[in-house]
Amino acid sequence: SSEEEQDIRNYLDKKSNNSVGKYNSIAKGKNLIVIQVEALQEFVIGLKVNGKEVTPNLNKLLNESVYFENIYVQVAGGNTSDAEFMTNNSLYPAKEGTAYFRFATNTFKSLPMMLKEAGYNTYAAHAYSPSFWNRTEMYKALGFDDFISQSDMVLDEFIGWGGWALSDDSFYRQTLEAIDKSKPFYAFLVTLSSHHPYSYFNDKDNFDVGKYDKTYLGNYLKAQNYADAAIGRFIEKLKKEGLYENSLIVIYGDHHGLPKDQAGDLFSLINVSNSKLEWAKLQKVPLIIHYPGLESQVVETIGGQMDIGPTIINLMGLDDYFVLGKDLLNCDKGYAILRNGSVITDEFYYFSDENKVYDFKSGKELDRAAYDEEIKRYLEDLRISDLILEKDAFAKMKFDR
Ligand code: GP9
Repeated sequence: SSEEEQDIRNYLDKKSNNSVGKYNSIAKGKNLIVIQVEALQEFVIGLKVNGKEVTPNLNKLLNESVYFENIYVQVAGGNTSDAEFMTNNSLYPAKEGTAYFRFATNTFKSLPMMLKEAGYNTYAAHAYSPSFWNRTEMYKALGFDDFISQSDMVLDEFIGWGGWALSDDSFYRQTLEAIDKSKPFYAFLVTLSSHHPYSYFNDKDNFDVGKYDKTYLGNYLKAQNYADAAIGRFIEKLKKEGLYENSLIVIYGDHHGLPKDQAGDLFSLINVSNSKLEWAKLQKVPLIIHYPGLESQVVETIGGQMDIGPTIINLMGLDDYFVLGKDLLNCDKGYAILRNGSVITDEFYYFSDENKVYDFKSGKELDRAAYDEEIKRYLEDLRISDLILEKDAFAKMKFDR
């Protein structure tokens, strides 16, 4: 209805800050390399097991990057594909089902489209069957020039995911070879080796997990240690090819790697006592952004995967009008809204399933009514995002940009 269209327009008008913030355009015209790492959770960053770092390469990279340590997982029914969807559109996952299936014929205002318009070659790459998660169709809808999939790769090394998935090492190598570097490029790389159930690593000794040997958690740590080593080798290659200094590099995890039944082992490993709130607080992914002109720092702002795109958009000097997330380097207040209607701020955690609010730090229950207005305001994001998707608003509405 025209009323809904007006709601969308008002919302976008109010939200847009025309990218005038800190670090705006710092990486304009540079390559963009985004690595979405399978099942990488935040708690493994900096973690030592038996005195050894699980992710030494990422830890080293942090020293020369911006590290966002409070990025919550916002995926829903589309899991890995929802993380991809959020990064490239800054729209929420579908309310029901999976955006990649339900909305693959929609019109988008995506990151690859903006970069293509700026003269970039745009690539999505993932070493699995191209039809999985409807990627072939969705990558077309999102405007990627090329989808480099398993069908384009030589299956020459198998690591992880039951031992029949192409290794991250081979994936990075073959993808980098396939990219035309004569123009600036956007490479969106979705990894695979650290996919559950991690059993491939059961008898591998790439990382000593001590008493967690041959457990689900132990195998998870070995899988992330391998994923980290492959990233380290990829970065070395980027340096050799002169791409490291010339590219904005963004690395983050797509979703959780440990299901709830692993809570006991995980809490004992990280020495935290088990509770619903502490488990919820663990559902974070690391977000690392590297660019030579960007001073290294740790950002504590609470955010989510919805905010990855807007943060990139500011750094690359692109148009932020159509994003629903926020630029993590230029926001006054941190928050993350989950698809199930839960809301996280630095002050409170609102659990939609119980309709209760808890103090973020102490875990004490707070007066729900006192937060009513604020929570309603946050949840408006989900309503607008659903309207945009379900009405295909970017196809039907006229925008003067
Ligand atoms: C498959 C891979 C896994 O292509 O992306 O998706 P997931 O099962 O993690 O959602």
